Amino acid sequence: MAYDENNIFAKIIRGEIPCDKVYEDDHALAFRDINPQAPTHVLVIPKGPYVSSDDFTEKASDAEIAGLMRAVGKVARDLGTVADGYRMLSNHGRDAHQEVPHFHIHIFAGKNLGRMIKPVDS
Ligand code: DGP
Repeated sequence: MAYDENNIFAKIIRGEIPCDKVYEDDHALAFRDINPQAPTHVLVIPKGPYVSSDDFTEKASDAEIAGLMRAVGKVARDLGTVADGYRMLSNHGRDAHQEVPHFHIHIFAGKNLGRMIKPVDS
């Protein structure tokens, strides 16, 4: 899948659409999800043009990958989520219901998040 330069997160990176920013550095931008699924719900995205985790892990440089993961850890710490716990999650493709075609890692925290996913036969 080719990267769509007009996806909503590309517009946020370019400053064409506002976001509730919580962190930014050379490699990553973090902002609050517009439709939060937990008291704390932040998205951490690479600044480079990567469609999903598949694209990112295949094509991004080591510096970009390290930068994004460092940013995830820093954001989680800065938001005070480490003591009680947080979940990081990324959706790739149809079955995972990826909506926005720019790689993003969700950070959820602020409540008991329950089990990770439903059992296979439910
Ligand atoms: P996913 O299903 O993993 O692709 O999740 C995409 C998330 O992006 C979803 O939780 C809602 C969020 N989102 C979509 N559009 C916007 C937007 O314009 N601003 C912000 N802050 N979040 C958005």
